[in-house]
Amino acid sequence: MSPRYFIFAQQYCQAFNSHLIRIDNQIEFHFIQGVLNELYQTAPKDGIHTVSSYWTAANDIMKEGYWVWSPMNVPMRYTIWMESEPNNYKGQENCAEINYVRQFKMNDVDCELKISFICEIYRKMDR
Ligand SMILES: [Ca+2]
Ligand SMILES: [Ca+2]
Repeated sequence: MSPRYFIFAQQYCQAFNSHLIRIDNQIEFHFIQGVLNELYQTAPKDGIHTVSSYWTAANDIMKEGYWVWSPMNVPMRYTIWMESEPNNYKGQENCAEINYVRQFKMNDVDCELKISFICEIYRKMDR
């Protein structure tokens, strides 16, 4: 689970019939929060492994301010943005990460950022 660019991350997941994590409701958010908190607490603090930031499938690459979940571009309904996010900083933030610093709430960042990612597998297709 090494850091990769958003697009690479997305393709990597797709190669395994999965997709980047998508957070559809509070139950799912709390679950992911719990897992990542534990991972953060137990990971070696060696300064090499970034275990605080992860890509989600959310992006507004197609249209600025219109947030969707890749790869099907399903509009985001449930949102858990950090305070004052998404801010599209420097007009270059079109992909969303979740970050330990703010309890794994979402923040838009540059899609070229090298951060970690998690692949999620669909159990059923409910869009
Ligand atoms: Ca944007
Ligand atoms: Ca931002």
